[in-house]
Amino acid sequence: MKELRVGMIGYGFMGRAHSNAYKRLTDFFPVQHKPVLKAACARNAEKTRAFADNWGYERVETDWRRLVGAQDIDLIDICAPNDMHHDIAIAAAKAGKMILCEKPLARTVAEAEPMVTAVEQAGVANMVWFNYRRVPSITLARQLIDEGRIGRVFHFRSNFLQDWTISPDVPQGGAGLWRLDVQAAGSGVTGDLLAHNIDTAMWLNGPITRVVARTETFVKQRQHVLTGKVEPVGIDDACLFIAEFANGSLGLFESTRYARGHKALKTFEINGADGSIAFDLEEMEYLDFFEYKQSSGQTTESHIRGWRRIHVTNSEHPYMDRYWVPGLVIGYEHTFLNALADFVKGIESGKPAQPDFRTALQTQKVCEAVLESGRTGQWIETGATL
Ligand code: SOE
Repeated sequence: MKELRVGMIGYGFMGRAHSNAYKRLTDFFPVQHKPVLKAACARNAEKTRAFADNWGYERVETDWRRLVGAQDIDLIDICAPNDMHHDIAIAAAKAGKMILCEKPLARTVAEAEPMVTAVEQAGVANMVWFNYRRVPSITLARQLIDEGRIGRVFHFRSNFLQDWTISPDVPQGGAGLWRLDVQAAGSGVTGDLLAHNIDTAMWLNGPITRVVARTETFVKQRQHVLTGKVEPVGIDDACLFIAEFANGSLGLFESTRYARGHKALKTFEINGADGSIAFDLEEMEYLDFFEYKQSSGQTTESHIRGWRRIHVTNSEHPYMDRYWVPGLVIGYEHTFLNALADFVKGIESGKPAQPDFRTALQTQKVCEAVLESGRTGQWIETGATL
């Protein structure tokens, strides 16, 4: 067993989700690398120390440059706000470290492109934590599509709805609320939530070529945590867009943080000539499948045709052979564990796991086209290729 010495940058929600994955990896997956939690790094020494003690990191750093340059670190995990991804990733690549980066890859395409160049020139393993690909039901959706079970695709529609920013009293900026500060985040729901849906959509259905969007900022000013002043809000609070895929199908996407009553309603449906697939994160252990044409080529007899609810817990289902017995479910945290396992298997097999930085750049291009369309009202070509 080799050591995989981890340097974690950031101690927020994602720092916790990833730390859990590092700790449990070799308990569940037969890989040859065992993560060692070497150092946690963030500016606030006290909070970083508390995080490090809780999760078992050996030491604390307060300057990410020291961490990136440290000899005893193999992998840098970037869980810092989006405005820091570019500098950290490029320095880490130059230092020869493997990099796992939180989504979105960067704030803009202009920031993301040199990050891709840096990891490719340095030849370091890299991946972006688009964890929802690793929900077993969503991985099963990809398998059904690859098996040709839905045939020619006509429609892809998805949403990601939350409600935590409705109050104008919620401030922007700082360690907890940087997602509301355009300087730190780059965008609002487009980069934070729709990036997930776009990654999944393009993984399942190929590149999105053109988009037209409507974005809205409902609360125009919020107090900034760092300055104490009321400042303009630069993020998109809501975003709706229509997409065209390279395969000729049409997409419809919606995201908001103003859907009262929804904490993380995240669904998609894909309709093909031979079948349809639907997923709902609130019941993530299920995948709904409508089979019109069977793999034998026969159409299902009409009196028994209907939506089928697959309980994705059998050992034949993606990742599930690593967990419990059929019928027993896994959860949100396991999506990070599954992603990490794929990343480590990629290092060991020489077949890098996806989405790497180059693939995540394609999602960044779609996000940027969506935001530009939101500003101009025009259809925008994304330039995304896969
Ligand atoms: C925002 O509330 C957020 O935490 C995103 O940043 C995550 O990427 C998403 O998975 C859940 O919602």
